[in-house]
Amino acid sequence: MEEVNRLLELLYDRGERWYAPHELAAAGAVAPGRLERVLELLRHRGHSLETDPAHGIRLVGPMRLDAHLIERNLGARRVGRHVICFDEIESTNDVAFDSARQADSDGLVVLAESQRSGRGRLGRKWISPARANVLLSVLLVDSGNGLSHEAMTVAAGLAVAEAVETPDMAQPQVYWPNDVLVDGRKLAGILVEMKTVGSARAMVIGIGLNANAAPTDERVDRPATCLAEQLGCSIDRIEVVRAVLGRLDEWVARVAAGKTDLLREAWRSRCGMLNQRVTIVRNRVTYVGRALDINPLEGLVLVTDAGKRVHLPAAGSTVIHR
Ligand code: BT5
Repeated sequence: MEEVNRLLELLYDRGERWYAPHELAAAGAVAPGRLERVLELLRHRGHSLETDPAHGIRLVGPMRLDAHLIERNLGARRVGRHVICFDEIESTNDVAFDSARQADSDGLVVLAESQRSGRGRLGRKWISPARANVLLSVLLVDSGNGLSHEAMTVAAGLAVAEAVETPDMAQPQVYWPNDVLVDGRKLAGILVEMKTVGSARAMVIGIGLNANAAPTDERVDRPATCLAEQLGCSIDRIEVVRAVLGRLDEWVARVAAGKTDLLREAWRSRCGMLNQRVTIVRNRVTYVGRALDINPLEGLVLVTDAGKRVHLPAAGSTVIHR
């Protein structure tokens, strides 16, 4: 496996450019006589390769997700210590929960090229064509150290917004409770779920992020966008995943250390709905008023039109868009 990973690293770092036969020999990545077998194993792993006697070998995009390339030098303290990639599964959140009983599963990242039952909140669906986007879940096995549903929903949205931010597109905004928007269009959604597994509390942070494809307007309740549309080029999902995991690792560490004031500040600096008039439905009750603040433990602070100050937890709350 080491040979396969080594060759993959060399080819991936070249982008789509050729790796010449003499370079390959000089790099010593593959033992003499083993190249055909190693290429076969890479193809079996889902990678498309082109070979040419004169030019050598190259990877042909779009790149498949690959656990080794994602984990490589990630420097994960917690989020991304182990990564697994599937071709097609029901939901990455379910697989992450199923792994909670296994030893040392804290920080596990589950990725899929497609989901048969990708879900959003409150019974809604998450739609994504195969091999285009990021469908990711992070498992945190918490032995009671303060990672609340509320705080982690906001933290995951911030992690995504920070990871994809570039001067080449409008600043990604975090809309409470769980959307990341660019230019008023939904780029990503977060689904945090919790279960008791054995004696531990397992939290799964699910992230759906449109990298190369977004659903058309008829299929969604608000306009969607993807990074490729915003940036005008196809997106390497491996880079995006690594950036998201890096930011999420940082936010998980901050929240676990009780630094929720940082969360509040970061949210306030990129929340498109702050001081806006919003309509929120929670448990069939409609609240209309001005979004004043966020409390990372209690939720959105809203001043209703009647002048009453209410806290609305993320779980069960939906912002109504008009
Ligand atoms: C969310 O729910 O935004 C959370 C979505 C989380 C999806 C990830 S994918 C990996 C992990 N595994 C899972 O099974 N789920 C998580 P919500 O706020 O309820 O938004 C859902 C609504 O967004 C749908 O009703 C659609 O209108 C819209 N929608 C669906 N797919 C979309 C997409 N790809 N881009 C933008 N909007 C979408």
